[in-house]
Amino acid sequence: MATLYDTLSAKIPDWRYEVKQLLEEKGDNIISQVTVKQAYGGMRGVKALVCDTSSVSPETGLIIRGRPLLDITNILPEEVFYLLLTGDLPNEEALKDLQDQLAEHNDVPGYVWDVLEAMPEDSHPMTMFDTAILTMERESIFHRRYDEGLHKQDFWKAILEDAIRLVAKLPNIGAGVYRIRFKKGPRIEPDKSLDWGANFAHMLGIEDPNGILKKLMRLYLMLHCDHEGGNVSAFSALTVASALSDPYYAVSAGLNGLAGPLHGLANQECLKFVLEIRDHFGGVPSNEELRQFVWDRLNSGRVIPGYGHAVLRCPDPRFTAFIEFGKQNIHDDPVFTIVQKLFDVVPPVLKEQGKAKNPWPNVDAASGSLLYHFGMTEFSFYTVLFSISRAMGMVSQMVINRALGMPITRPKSVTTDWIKKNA
Ligand code: HAX
Repeated sequence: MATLYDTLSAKIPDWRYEVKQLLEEKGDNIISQVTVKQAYGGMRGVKALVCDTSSVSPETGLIIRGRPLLDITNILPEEVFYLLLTGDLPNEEALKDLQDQLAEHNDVPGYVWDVLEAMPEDSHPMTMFDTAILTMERESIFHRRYDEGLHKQDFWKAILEDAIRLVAKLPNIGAGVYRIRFKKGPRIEPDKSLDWGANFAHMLGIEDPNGILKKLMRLYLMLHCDHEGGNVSAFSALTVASALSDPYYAVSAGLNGLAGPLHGLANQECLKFVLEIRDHFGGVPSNEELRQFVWDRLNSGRVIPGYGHAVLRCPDPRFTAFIEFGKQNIHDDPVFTIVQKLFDVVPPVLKEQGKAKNPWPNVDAASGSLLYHFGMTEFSFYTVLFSISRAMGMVSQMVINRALGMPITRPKSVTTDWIKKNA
């Protein structure tokens, strides 16, 4: 049977050879240059990172190992995890093997719950989630084996073990944070017979008589899995991991970046914005009322959450996938209707204002309205869902980077004086 480990063991020597050849043949060729504007502009567009798990095309959005996202929205999060790591979709046996491993490791150490229970009641769910991951650092197999003298060639194997164990626990931790933080009653144990996404829905304890929440969680956890290597959370996680800090340190660090309102926290901000609209108008406003509301927000110097993107220049396919899910599963929900109306109203307004380079919705514009409809109304929790999924991309990139022997990240910074003299 071609397990995840076997598949990677077979592929990694070829990947190493390919990169070695590339460096020998083209090592000094130029692939990018940096302008002063880019140095002061968040390095936007500078091609100085390699990421093989996925790429983001301005016109198509997320492409996972060569597959446009909208072609694979039917697959399970576990399948996308395998795809990110290996470049292939698992066959039935390999999928079962990965699911078994995730089920085997989904129990969370008791001390994690003690720490979470002891945190202040008003802690943000992201603070709790990231703390839980960091608290588990002592479990790291990579850390232990490194101390025992692990050979560099085998780093990826220990990182993979950490990756699977960590990813296995995240739905349990996420659901635990939800139940502790929002006083939902005792935690719910994982059901080892359920798949990774459905198990998360089960542990949340939200009523799901028709299984639609389970379907939504599978989709949600699949869609948010990765977004190439340069976004704040991936870049932060990979930089930390490049110092050979183990995945517990690195994922926690990356997710602290996802907790920013311009990044993953935008899904919380976005639903807040939509509810504000609903409450302001006492229901669904007309397009003209909405247009004025959007202008008023822009004129008060605030961004429209869920719109714009650093790389994309099209409606985000993850947004499209959520809208499709909503159309199939929600009828006449005012919050979802406002989200759909915003899609008609916001892009022309942003175009007219002329500042945002991308006037289209991103992933965060629609997801919250679905979660809200299906009973998860505590929107400060939404970025935790994003995190559970995005950790798969982070750890996949870490496995590959260690397999390829990527060195510690260390770009050069310069002073403003240096730029004045040299640019
Ligand atoms: N509303 C109002 N103004 C916006 C805007 C929006 N949605 N998006 C961009 N702009 C503005 C920027 O603030 C910037 O203004 P200044 O020149 O006054 O600073 C100008 O347009 C140019 O920005 P840009 O080059 O188009 O966008 P950036 O690459 O700098 O930033 C952001 C990309 C996603 C951060 C930005 O579009 C934004 O703030 N959007 C709203 C928040 C959001 O939805 N974030 C989630 C993004 C997806 C994600 O990472 N999820 O995790």
